[in-house]
Amino acid sequence: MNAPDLFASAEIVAELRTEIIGRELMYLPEVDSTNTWIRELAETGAQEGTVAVADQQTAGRGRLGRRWESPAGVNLYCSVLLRPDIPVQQAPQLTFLSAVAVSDTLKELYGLQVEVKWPNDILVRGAKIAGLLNEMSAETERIHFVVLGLGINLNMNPDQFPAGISYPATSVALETGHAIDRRRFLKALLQRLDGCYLEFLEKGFGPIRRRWESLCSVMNQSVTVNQGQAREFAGTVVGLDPDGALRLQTPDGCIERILAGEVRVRTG
Ligand code: BT5
Repeated sequence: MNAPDLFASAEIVAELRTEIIGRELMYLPEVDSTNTWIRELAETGAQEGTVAVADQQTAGRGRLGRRWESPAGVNLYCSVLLRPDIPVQQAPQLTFLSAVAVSDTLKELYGLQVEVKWPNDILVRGAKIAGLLNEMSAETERIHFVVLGLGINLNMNPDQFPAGISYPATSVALETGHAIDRRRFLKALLQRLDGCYLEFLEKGFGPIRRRWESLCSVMNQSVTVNQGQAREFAGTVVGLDPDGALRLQTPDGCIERILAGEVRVRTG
């Protein structure tokens, strides 16, 4: 599992059957953050589909300045550069696209019962197995590029999970009981992402939205959404909007669009 050339890029590229994603792939034994690395390449004109994979991140990032624990030798830390010709407000669609691609890969390879949690988590048995951090560079109207950041816990052990974690965590190895071949997972994931992205470019958000909704365990459930400072909504989840907002039907029949907040199933 610790072979330094585990992700030997030339071999993987040669074996990939993708049109856009991974035609250019670089393996980094150690990097601060693959998202930062890809962003810098994007700014100097790197081609769409360029992928960076790291064995270890020294400053792996989550959302809102949070940290993504990224020890060496166990997981997948990966960023993908996209340059979609879509309006800026539709960029969040790519987060749902990456959630569907990661979930499909986990199901296909390991038969895991995967759930997506709005907006960017992937869970198995209620514990976080993967996180997504998509970042964008844009003007008012136009997207320059989007970086899809994917962190998937493949062989992580419980003693490697960060202390004081805000949510229970797991890894594929813990769920399946056997060691995971990171290279095989990477190839399958890039293949899936490519398929989802081609479908998205051709047919728009509809097919991805429907698949995400079918993976979302809180669909049609009564939930509360906590937005801090005593702002809390209650309602039933009825789907996603094209800009990534979660649609909540409130008890008075109105649709509330949730753009941020913690969604929890209502008990009692
Ligand atoms: C995320 O943030 O879930 C996005 C994670 C994205 C990581 C990838 S790795 C490749 C690329 N390069 C980067 O620098 N980032 C991306 P968020 O929803 O904010 O969750 C962060 C929270 O999850 C932390 O505050 C911890 O509580 C918890 N956490 C940290 N590391 C974890 C891990 N490996 N597994 C499960 N939970 C973790």
